[in-house]
Amino acid sequence: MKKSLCVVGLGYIGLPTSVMFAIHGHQVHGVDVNHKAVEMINNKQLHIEENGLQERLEEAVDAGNFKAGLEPVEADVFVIAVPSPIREDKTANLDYVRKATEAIVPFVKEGNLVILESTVPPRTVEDVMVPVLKETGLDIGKELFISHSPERVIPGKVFQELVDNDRIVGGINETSSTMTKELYESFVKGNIHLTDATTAEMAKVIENTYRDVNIAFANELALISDKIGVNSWEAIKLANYHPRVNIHTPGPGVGGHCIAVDPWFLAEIEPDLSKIIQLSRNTNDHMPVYAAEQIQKIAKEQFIHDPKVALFGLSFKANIDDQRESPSLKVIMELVEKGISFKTFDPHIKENVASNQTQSMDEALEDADILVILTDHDEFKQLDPANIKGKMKNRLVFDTKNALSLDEWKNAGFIAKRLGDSKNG
Ligand code: SAJ
Repeated sequence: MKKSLCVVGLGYIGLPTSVMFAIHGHQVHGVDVNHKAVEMINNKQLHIEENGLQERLEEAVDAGNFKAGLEPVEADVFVIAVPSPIREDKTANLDYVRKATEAIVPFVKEGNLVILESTVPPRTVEDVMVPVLKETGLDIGKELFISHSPERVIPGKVFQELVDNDRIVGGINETSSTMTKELYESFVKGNIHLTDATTAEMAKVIENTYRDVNIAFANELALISDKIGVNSWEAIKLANYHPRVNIHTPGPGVGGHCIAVDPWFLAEIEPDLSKIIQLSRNTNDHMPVYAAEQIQKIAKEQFIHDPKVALFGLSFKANIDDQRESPSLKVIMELVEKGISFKTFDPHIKENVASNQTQSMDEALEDADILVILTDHDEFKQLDPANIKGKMKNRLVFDTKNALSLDEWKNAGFIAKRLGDSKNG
């Protein structure tokens, strides 16, 4: 049955989710505090980059099924998709979730369903949302239904994953779960698994923590390999041929608003029991420092005393424009601290966020001694060393993402090195 929805938060999750509901016939009112974003969305313009979003936004707005505004409205279903970051001290900042819940209270009526999509520490629905929603005066679980249905999509492939991924739905009771499942069935083709709200919260946090711990393991293997003359990328690839081994890949650190954040939700709840989780977070957080040290070391080995670095890649992972928690930004901070000069280039980041960001590859390479790859954008994988070599002062290249073929670069006259690979230089 077609519903009216009020989606609070029109960011990387809320906006794609809103347009999906809208193009599947529901009437969606999106809410955001960002005036500019609201205005852009109503003009069918994007304030974020995501494959396939532009055409779907146009379709949703043209069909008259999607409008954005600054305030919530009455609806059958409320979906909350706001940020849930961590504070400086690594504790969960649930202010946005709390405020979004408070903002819908005046609009909630008997029979409504409230769904939280944001990733949160286990018990947030029960301990934070339910008390706020009690202010409606409605009987929670009988007159007002609440669930957690965590988003699980990967930036860059959001529309494919919104449809194909399995979904977890955790209601505060069975009716809440069933109502939520029926709603998402309008576009989800994956299985929808029902549970309680707290288990759903836990499952979502576990997924990202699993990945963080696994990446930390890969990074540790890279550090060991650098010491003992091994190519960790090759060794990990070989180990992964075993049917029960699936090691992730090393790199200059873990970015994004999820994997670098969510493990702290578990650490906060049980600090003494989450030892591997905390160690992994710290291991991954140290990788940008290590990458910067390696850059300095490579320059020293070639007797370049005041190296100029061309940093390629600012977003936190390949082929997206999102810089939140990006390891590149931390590498930059380390280089600044070391007094090493650099210019940066990222074809996905159109605004110059820092004075040393360039909008042209040639400008970034001009006078450079070392080219450093920090993000494995497709554009960088296709770089032709023969074309690059004339543009630089010295021919050094350091690849932190295994994006380049080192042999090709060596053949073109470069001294080519890779993070976690002391076998090849
Ligand atoms: N990374 C590595 N090595 C790897 C994989 C990733 O260093 O083997 C780095 C990436 O370069 C990046 C960071 O980790 O800096 C995170 O990237 P990602 O692609 O692993 O994940 P996200 O943050 O884009 O999205 C994750 C996804 N969760 C899982 O895969 C379990 C996504 O499905 C979630 O929806 C999303 O978090 C979220 O919003 O929670």
